[in-house]
Order: sequence, then structure tokens, then C-alpha cells
Amino acid sequence: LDDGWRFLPRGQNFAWIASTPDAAWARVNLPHTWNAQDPFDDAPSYRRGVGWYRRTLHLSDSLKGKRVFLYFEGANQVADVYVNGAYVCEHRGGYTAFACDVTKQLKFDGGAASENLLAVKVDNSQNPFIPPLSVGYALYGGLYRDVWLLATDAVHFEVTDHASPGVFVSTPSVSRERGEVRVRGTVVNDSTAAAAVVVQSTVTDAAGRVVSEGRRELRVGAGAKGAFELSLPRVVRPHLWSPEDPYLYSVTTEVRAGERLLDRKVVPLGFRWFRFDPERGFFLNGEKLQLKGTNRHQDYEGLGSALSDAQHVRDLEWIKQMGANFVRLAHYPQDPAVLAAADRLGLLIWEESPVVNYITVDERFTENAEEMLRDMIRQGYNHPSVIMWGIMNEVFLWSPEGARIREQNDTTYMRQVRDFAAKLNALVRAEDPTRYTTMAIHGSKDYDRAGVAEITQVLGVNEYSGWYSGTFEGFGRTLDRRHEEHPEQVIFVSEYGAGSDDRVNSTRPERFDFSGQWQQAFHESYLRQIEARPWLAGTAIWNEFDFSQPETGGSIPYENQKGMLTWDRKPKDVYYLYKANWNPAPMVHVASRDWTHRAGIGPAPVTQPVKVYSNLDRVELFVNGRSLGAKAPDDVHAAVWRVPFTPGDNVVVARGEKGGREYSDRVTIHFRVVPADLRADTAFRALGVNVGSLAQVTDRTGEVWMGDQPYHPGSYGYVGGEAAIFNKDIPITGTSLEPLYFSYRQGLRAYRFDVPDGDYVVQLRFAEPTEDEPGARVFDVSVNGRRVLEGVDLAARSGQARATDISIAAHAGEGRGLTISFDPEKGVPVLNAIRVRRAEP
Ligand code: GCB
Ligand code: CA
Repeated sequence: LDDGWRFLPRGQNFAWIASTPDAAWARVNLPHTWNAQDPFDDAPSYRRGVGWYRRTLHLSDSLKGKRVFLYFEGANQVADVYVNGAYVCEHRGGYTAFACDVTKQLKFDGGAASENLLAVKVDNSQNPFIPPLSVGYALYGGLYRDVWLLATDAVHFEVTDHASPGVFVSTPSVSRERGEVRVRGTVVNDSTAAAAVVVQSTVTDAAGRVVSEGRRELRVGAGAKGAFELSLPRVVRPHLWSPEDPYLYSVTTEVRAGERLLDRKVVPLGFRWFRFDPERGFFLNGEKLQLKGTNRHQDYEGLGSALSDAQHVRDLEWIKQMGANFVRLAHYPQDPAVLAAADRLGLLIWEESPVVNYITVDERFTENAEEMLRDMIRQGYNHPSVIMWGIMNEVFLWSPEGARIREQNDTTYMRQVRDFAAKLNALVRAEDPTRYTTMAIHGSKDYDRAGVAEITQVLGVNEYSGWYSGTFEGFGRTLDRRHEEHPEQVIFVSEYGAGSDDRVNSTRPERFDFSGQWQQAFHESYLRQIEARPWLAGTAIWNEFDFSQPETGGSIPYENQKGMLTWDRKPKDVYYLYKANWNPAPMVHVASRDWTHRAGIGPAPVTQPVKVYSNLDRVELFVNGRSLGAKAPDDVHAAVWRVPFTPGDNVVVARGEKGGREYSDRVTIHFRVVPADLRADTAFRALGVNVGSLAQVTDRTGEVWMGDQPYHPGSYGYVGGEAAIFNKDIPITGTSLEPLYFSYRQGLRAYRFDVPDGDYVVQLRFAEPTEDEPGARVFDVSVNGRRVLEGVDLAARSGQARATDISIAAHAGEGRGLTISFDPEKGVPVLNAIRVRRAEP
């Protein structure tokens, strides 16, 4: 039922919305969210509240006598469903499916009289009793997944058991010799007479051949339910399921009354067995398997959370092609299409329930969290890809009052969280003893102090050493310490990552500069450290795709930039680092796709590094047809050449071969040579500098803003002050070139350009980094000793963190170039970026 809906972003009760004329409503198709844009504009926050959906539905007479259900794959986050004015069901929680029996409320008469009105009220308001309370991604409201109409016979498999298939298949024991299959489920008899039925399950292989079969007679009273369980004859020498060979059988379960088929369910079946070992890692089908994985969020630039099934599937294909064999679905259950794709593609899954950052100590919160777990497990139970159920993420990151803190000190709360976690863990164990329980924690002692870290069977640690703070090596040290102190613990690296922006590149990358090169160096180091610790249960990159993060700044505000691909699914160069390491298919990639516009200080040619990721034994690099020699990629499949760039286009080709076949990659890099001595540059047109950072920034026109440097005669650069960056939580507004403003220099005395004599326009780019009150920072600006700006007060002028560009006319004479000086009146001056261009004649 995805098409033909109408949407109204307000309205409290059904009576009111039923009487609102169609014209007041927007036409929408599902999946739909009302927050596809507003979390990412410069207005603070986004709309969290009520939205109504309505639709008419004609039902033909042929459905008369059937049971009819509405099946919602997900609605964020509370949904109330009405049919023909009657309230039929409610669902709490934005990430799992729910089903409502609407038979009684529907009209089937045929013709116009059979027009039914469906209406769904969806509410994504903050709710203290519904996880998640806080997340770090947009909480998109809406009917953002597919909706189905299901019609069954009066006697049918249960539909409303947590919107599960009503049939559950497990493999109590599997070996190479044989696989046991157990099928259990519930038949519901909604008729007025007792039913004598036969339940039959058939296992077929991928070619459709029947390999096992079993049946059972069942008597189900009128209006009653009957549970069944079948142990099928063992399958001999089953074709095992694995990431390399995701072979799927299927189990078809039918319920019949005599010859009459009443219902049929087909579910996937994979024969596999697995275990975790604290000393040796993960084993699948008896063999050690290094879990190489990544995390996935479900949103997409411009669409919010409203993705089609095809888009969900494409995401998993990106992950598979990268060579991963594992995905953590953080931080919530995802579209049904995702698990189906994981089964088919061979990706092992950690699915988790959205308890994030803190909890409300209240029975209602606990009950909702438990219901979500039951939803998740029963809906995902039949998927062979699933190996772990996660119960929470970084639950001690925030205080019980909902504030980010360093350390918990409320011991009562810590005990309550422990009890809560233990309760959820026990629930998962009881629901599904065939998988492992897990949770993810952040770098804090609180989890051990509170006894929370020991609750689940697998412990996920989220590690960002070398990004938010510390060095790359802090990663391995943290892991080793935990492993030593808790040798009995199965330790999984559930997150690690660093942000990047394809506009930002550097020959001297620094922590938190958002350059692609720092991100690459981070992952290269982590790959090495992971390789050195075979006892790890597995690892997962944070994150496969850039995703929404409404309360963050950085070089792309409102976005978490740690993806292997951008938010609109453009692979970054770092994606190919993983591909080279994890996917054995021969490949070579010139890791400069994100840096095709470069600049450097001359004379030409200017030498800069070019990195190639490749899993070939040897790769040769050519620049403009000339060989720079062949190299063997290193232990993480990287090789770097020092390439002499000439002004203009440089064609870079990397080439290698394997098994008699040639593999190559080709990138054209446009290079601008900035003369070391600007004074002699009679052709000088313009020069921009990304003040406060060593990284270059490429703008949309392809112009490269140079990295910053101290002034030296003949060139450009700052005089005095120190480099700084914005607080990561403060979004920079009023510009689409945020990286230029993200870094800045404070307390500088001057900025100099030794340009040739002539008339210029100096563009000063500012964004007030720290002050939100006028008067705290005030400075004057002079050019070559002449005051041009008096009393610049950025907070007063534009407020905090808002891009403020000021252009001034300037004249360079007598070979003195341009000296733009900054004189403090109050506080210290700042400058975020600067550009000098020749005035038009
Ligand atoms: C974490 C969180 C995740 C964040 C990530 C980050 O530890 O679990 O939700 O997005 O860090 O990028 O900071
Ligand atoms: Ca779907």
C-alpha cells in the first residue's frame, strides 16, 4: 500500500483529520519522512511531532470472509492506526514492523460503498519512555517503510505475534554430515468452528529439490491458537551457508484442511554453526573466520530514512563488494530488505535494539525496550545471516538527566542500568538461545565499575583513538589492556573511524583536519593493529556511509563524515583501501579520486605523493605517459610514489597484472603551481588560503585554497597567532564552504601576500568560533598600514559560527605586496580564510 497516500503535518485527533478536505493534504507515496530536509538546514533543530497519513482502500468482494491485516514495516516512532474511524492499534518504537488485524473494521461490499478510509497518526516527539532517548543521527518522523495489506484464510499462521512470520525455523545441530531442522509456529483459527488441520514443512535446496519433509496434525478450536513443532528428518551432507558461499535452502510450511491449502509461509534456511572464543576469535562452520566488517545507518542524502528496498539492497552490495563479511546494523533494526539481502549476499549480521546513551529508569521504558527486542528477534529469527543481537550502545555516555558526561557518579543509577541490561540480556537469551548477545561500550571505566561490561556474551568496544583524541596506537593499547584484564571476555571492535571531506586534502594530514589522507592513515594503522590481534572476535568500521548527525559541526555540518562512502554513496578513496585488503578480486585504484584538483608551491614540477591501493603484487605508475617505476604494495596494500606535477592536467595511470590479465586505473589530476616568489608572478590572478590548516580545500569551481603557512619573503602566510579549529559540536552556518571556516588562526598580527604591484580585492572570511555575546572580540583591520575596518565584532555582526565575508579594495605598490594587519581592541583577532585577487582593470 505504498502509493496514493495523503499527508498532513499536524492534527491531533481522527475526527478532525477525517473532516479536513483532501486539498489540505500533500500527496505522498511511501516510504516517506517529513524530516528529509529540516534537520540539515541552518535553522536550529527539526520538526519532531505529529504527522497524519490517510488513504482510501477499495476491497473487492473476493476478500470477503478473509482475515485482513495491515502490515507496517516501520513507522517512526509511535503509530496509531485507524480504519473507517475506528482505532485499531498502536505501535511504539520506530524501527520494527507491526501488524494489525483490521478485518472487523473493513467494508467489502464492492462498488463505491466499499471505500475504506485508512488513517495513521505518526508521532516522532521525544518520548522519555521510548528508546532511543538520544542518538546522534536524525530521528526522522513518518511512515518511512513499506506498508502491506495481508489477506489470509480464517485459519492461518499467526500474523500479529510481533509481526513475525508466525513460523520459526532453527537448526538445532549442523555438521558437514547432517543438518537438523526444527520448525515451530502457531496456527490461528479465526473461524467459528474448530479446525482439524495438517501442518507440513518442506525443505528445498536452491535448485528446488525437496531434501526433507515433515507433517503434523493439529486441532485448533474456534477462535483459538494452536502451537506446533516439527523436527524434520535430517538433511544429509547439507550445503553449508557462509559469506563466501551463501547457499540458501528454503522451508515452505503449509497448513491444510483436507485438500484445501489455507496458508503457506516460505522462509530462508542456511545451514551454519558458529561460536566465539575469547582467545581465538570467531569460528564459522568449524573454521576460524576473521569478521571484517562495517556499520550501517539507514539514511541517505536528500531522502532521510525513506529509502526504497532497492536502495537498501544497493547499500549491502557496496559493503559486500568492499570485501566485508560482517555488518553491524547500528543503532536499530533496519528494513526487512536488509536482512534478506544479507542472507543472499553472505554478510554476517549484528542487529541491535535502539537503547543509546542513557535510559529512563521506569517500568514503561523497560517494557518498551523489551517489546522492541521481541519485535526484532521474532522478525529477524529466520535469517541465517544474523549471529548476534545487540541490546544497547554506549549506555553510560550520558547522565540519567540526559547530558554528556565524563564519568558516572550516581551509583544507584549505575546499578539500575546494570539490572536493566541484565534483564534485556536474559530476555534475548530466552527468546533466542541460538545466537549471541552483545552490546557496545565507549572508552570509560563505568561499564566495568557497574558490572555492565560482563553481562552480554560478546562485548563490543567503540574506539576512536587518533580521531577525537590520542594517537592511532592508543587503539591497540586499549584493546590489549582489556584483553589482559578480562581474558575471559569475547572482545569485538564494534566501531572505529575518522571523518573526512572530499574537498579537504593534505600532504601533511593532522588529526581532526577532515582530510582524506588522515582518514586513510587512520584506517591503514587500524588495519595493521587489527591484523596483529587475531584473538579479536571481529571488527566493524564506523561507518560505511556518511550519515545525518543534526547536532554536530565539523567540515560538513549536521553530518557524520566517517563513511567509506559519502552520504549520497560516492566511494571515497579509503573505500578502496578496504577493497584492496578484503576483496581478493584483482584491483588497482589511484587513491586520488577525492583529490583531482591540487596545488603546490613551485617552481614546476612540484613533487607530491600519489597513493595507489592494490592487491596486485606489483604496480607501475605512469604520469603523462612516463613511468615512475614499479612498486610492490606494502602490508596494507598501499604504495606511494613521489610524483612531479606540472601545471595543468597530469594523467596518472597505475597498472599491474595478475594471471596474464592487466588491471589499471587512470585519474587526471589538475595541478596549479603557485610560484614560490609571487613578486615575479606577473600573471597573478588570485590566491586563496585555508587559514589555520595545512590542508587544501577545493571549492565547487575547482579552485584550490592553499594550506596555511608562516609568511616568508616573496610568498604568502601568517604573522603571529596560533592555529585552531572549531568545537566539533558547533555547526558553521551561512556557507557551503564550511571547511574554510572550520579551521582558523587566532591572535594573528597580520596576513601577508607578496603580490606584484597593482590593485587587488582582499576577501576576508570569518566565522566567530567561540563568542556568542557582542563585545567579547573586537578588532581592527588595516592594509599596508591604512585602517580599512574599524571595530569588527563578528558576534554582533552575524552571531556565532556564521560565515561572514568582508571584501576590501587594496593597493600594492613599491614592491611591498599586501600586509593585512589585525589589531585587537578586545580579545584576540581571528581569521578563517583569506583570498586575494587582482581587481578587474
Ligand atoms: C560512537 C557512537 C556513534 C557515533 C560515533 C561517532 O561511539 O556509537 O553513534 O556516531 O561514535 O562518530 O562519534
Ligand atoms: Ca522495505
